Amino acid sequence: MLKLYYSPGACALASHIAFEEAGADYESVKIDLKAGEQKAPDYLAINPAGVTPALVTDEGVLTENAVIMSWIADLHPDRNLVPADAFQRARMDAFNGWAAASLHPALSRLMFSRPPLEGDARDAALKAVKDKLALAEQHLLKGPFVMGDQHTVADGYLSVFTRWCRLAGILDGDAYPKLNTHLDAVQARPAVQRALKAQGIEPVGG
Ligand SMILES: N[C@@H](CCC(=O)N[C@@H](CS)C(=O)NCC(=O)O)C(=O)O
Repeated sequence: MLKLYYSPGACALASHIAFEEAGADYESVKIDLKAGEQKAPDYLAINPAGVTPALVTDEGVLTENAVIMSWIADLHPDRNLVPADAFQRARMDAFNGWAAASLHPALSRLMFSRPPLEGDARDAALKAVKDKLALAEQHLLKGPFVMGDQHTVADGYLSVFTRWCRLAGILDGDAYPKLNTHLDAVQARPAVQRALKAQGIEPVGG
């Protein structure tokens, strides 16, 4: 049985959504990041990087949302969670790479720096986040889904970060209408609602 380690509302929600969209057979295990469970020896034995998600499979452990989502999508081709065309698949991978390497770190710096950022440092971090949201709004999110008409695993991934932004009050409806519409559409999906419920969290209204 596949075992997905997650923390409620954190980035592993993207993998959790992909598992529900795929109709995969799996179990989920909660890791309390605030309590530091990700740095406990038992968890470090699974993922020495000390972060969630981690996916335990019969073949070994997988980490990184982008990889876990791709793998589960490939195991359930009937669900069409990745583009069939190789070039479009590469484009989706590029989006997920950007989300992992650019959007996520910018949001983490703004929202989770300890001690919290203040003054000029916070202003700069907020500007960096807004620039990335603008890039997604104007260029990366084709609409209605990230890849255009096809819903893919990239949509659940983007929604995790726009959900954080909405919770933080920075997903401005005038500045980011497409991102807001996208988040609403993703949160309305039954699979997403199952993943949120499994994590004990709620959709976030605009
Ligand atoms: N690029 C990684 C990022 C993983 C990551 O940073 N996870 C965060 C939660 S969003 C975490 O577990 N942080 C705990 C810590 O840094 O102690 C992925 O997508 O899987």
